[in-house]
Amino acid sequence: MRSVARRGCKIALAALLLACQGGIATVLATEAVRDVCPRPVPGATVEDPEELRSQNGVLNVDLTARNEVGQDGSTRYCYLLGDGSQSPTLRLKPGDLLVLRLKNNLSVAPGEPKHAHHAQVHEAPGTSADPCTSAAMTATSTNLHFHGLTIPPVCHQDDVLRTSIQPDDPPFEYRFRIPADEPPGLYWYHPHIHGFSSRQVLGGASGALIVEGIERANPEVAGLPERVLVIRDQDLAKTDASATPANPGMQAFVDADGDAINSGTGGGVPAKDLSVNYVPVTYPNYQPAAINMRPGERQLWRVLNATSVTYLNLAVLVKRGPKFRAQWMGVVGIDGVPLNANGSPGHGTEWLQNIVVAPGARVEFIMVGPPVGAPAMLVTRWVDTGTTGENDPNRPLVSIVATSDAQEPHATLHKATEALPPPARPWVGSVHPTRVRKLFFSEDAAHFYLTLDGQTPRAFDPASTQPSIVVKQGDVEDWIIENRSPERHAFHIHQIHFQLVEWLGLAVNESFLRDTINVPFYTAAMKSYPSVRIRMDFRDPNTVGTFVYHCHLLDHEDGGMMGLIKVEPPAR
Ligand SMILES: [Cu+2]
Repeated sequence: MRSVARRGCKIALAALLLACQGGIATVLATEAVRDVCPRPVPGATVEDPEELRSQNGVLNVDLTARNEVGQDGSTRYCYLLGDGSQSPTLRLKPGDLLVLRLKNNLSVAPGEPKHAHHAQVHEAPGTSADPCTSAAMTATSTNLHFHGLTIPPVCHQDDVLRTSIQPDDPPFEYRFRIPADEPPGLYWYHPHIHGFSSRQVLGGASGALIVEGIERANPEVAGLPERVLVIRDQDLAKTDASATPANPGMQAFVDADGDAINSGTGGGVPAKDLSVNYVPVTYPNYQPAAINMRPGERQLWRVLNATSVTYLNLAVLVKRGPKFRAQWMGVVGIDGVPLNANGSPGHGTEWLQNIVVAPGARVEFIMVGPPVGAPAMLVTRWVDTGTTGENDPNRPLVSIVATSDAQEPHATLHKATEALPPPARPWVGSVHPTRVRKLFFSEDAAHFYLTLDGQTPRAFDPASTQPSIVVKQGDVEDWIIENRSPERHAFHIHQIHFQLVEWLGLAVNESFLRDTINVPFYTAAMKSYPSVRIRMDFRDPNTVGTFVYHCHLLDHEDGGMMGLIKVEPPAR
């Protein structure tokens, strides 16, 4: 039996058993067990993560990375604050300084190999004591990537190639300023240790980072209460549940990673269980987490797909009459960027009935409270990930109940709306690209590749410092990303955002930016490989340096589906 308090250190008491045998009372077990990364029970109310706000332009944070095997057998990771709360939301304004000290207190969980099976572990000879140059990547190494931020790819800011913090190291300091022109929205932090990113993120190592001021880009959200929903995945709690009668004929076929393969039905055994702000939503019953809100009330919901490998296809369903119907969601931001920012010609709000959110991606939308008495749910609908892709079936996430006295979320957006300054550069969609490159995803039985067209697929080598692509800062390029494999991949690049120009060869010219994009899977019936064409914006001086692009299905990334890019200063 575990009880989870809302905040602070949580103590779980093992059952106190008094057995009466032959008239002699025996205390069998009296044991206090401290849960390092405690988790709410299924069906619990979704609580906001702890929120830390910058003050006078600075946010100081001390986090400790921890892991454990919970009493339910799950492998868990978390970032602890001094008061025992986990994985806080960091809130800063453009121009603010973040000073984040990360102490690595990871240990190898029992039964877990020190080296992941995919990993090409690189332990530098005579391992350097300097976390900036260590590059030692083992199961207990860790570091942070600030996903989506346009900060420099250097140590103490956003380098993931060499930076590696070991359990014996003192707290490691990340120190950087949110760029003054950072679009306001939802970003996030997570470990990026090659070979071990999947294990750590899957266990729950992730948190949200919000750049404040979205109401300055879109006055429609000014004054709205806001919620942060972090969707994580985890290994199935009940792997033997495939035989349950509720899921007839849905036998789990398992891929090389031990995940259930896409069933092609929208049902069946999911590859992973999900959680919402750590409230588990587990197969096969999918008892949803709970949120109360006021009927008709508008809130800004900021949803982060912090899963390691699970696609989300979010929809809000409300029961009207005998049927559940999809409710409109007012999308205002994708991947941290307001839809109408950066000189975009687009609208600030797009009303949609569902939205696919790839692993790593974010969506921020206006959620309207359902009527009193109308059952409502935030769900994820089936995503067809391809024949060898993971099974991401239909399932509920959150049950939404409207009551007139529902408690408001902690955070509320500013009412005053001083418009964002005009963009420093023209809308990227109006810039003619300097050159076009083609890359392709492919995979074989044991490896995953992301290769420049014309080259031989090779798994990413963390020891190599040779970039596959060299770009000049100031340039805008078009990249065509092809998928030559039978499963979906999610292309992501650090440091920059891009515009989706073509989808499967058709012009779409999206009027907003992304940092992660789905690339549909290939089937033998197709005449050509599916592809996307994206306009890559290297104009920001902060992009100078060497960093990575990769598939954000993290076991693919760990398995080698990653490449190195160097952005050089412009020739003068
Ligand atoms: Cu992939």
